[in-house]
Amino acid sequence: MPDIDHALVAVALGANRPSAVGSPRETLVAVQPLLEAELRHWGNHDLSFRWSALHDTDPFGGPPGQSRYCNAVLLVKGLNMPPTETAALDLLDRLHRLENLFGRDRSSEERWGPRSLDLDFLFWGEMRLNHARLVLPHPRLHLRAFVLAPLLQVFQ
Ligand code: A4P
Ligand code: MG
Repeated sequence: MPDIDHALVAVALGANRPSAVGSPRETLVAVQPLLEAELRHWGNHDLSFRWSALHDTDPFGGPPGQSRYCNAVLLVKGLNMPPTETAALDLLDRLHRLENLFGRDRSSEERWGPRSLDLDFLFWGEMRLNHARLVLPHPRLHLRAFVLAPLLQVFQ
């Protein structure tokens, strides 16, 4: 695995409920170019991207009887700005706006319950942040096979 440096950002994607564009898998495919465009606006236009495969996974935690998830990870390379709290929160807001675009409604959700799109900010280089709205690295990153398996793929 190459060194983690401040030019690297990773985002995890997950869905297990249909959105307006279709199944969780179709949602993840549809959001890919939008997420890349959002990241280029947030960072610099010459970013490069490595996508994992789409993984069909069994639900982990949450209410019983949930549908299976589709999960993926995006690794963003070539970021030319230093990590700051303001920029990290800006990216979180952009991720939340994309979730909303695909029908995510946090107000009516149970913890770890079904969702049409979940975008988790996994890390920004070695930045450590403990903000009320954003913890980096994502505090459960190391506990989730549905994150670790696709993350391993983008580093291969
Ligand atoms: N927040 C703090 N730090 C972060 C961060 N690094 N990235 C805050 C994103 N958000 C962060 O998140 C709740 C609040 O956490 C946000 O308002 C944000 O300000 P959320 O996305 O609304 O809730 P969540 O996704 O239910 O919580 P969390 O802790 O991200 O859970 P996970 O780990 O995403 O678990 N099973 C399978 N197979 N696949 C899945 O994708 N996902 C979950 C949710 C459970 N089981 C799953 C899957
Ligand atoms: Mg989440």
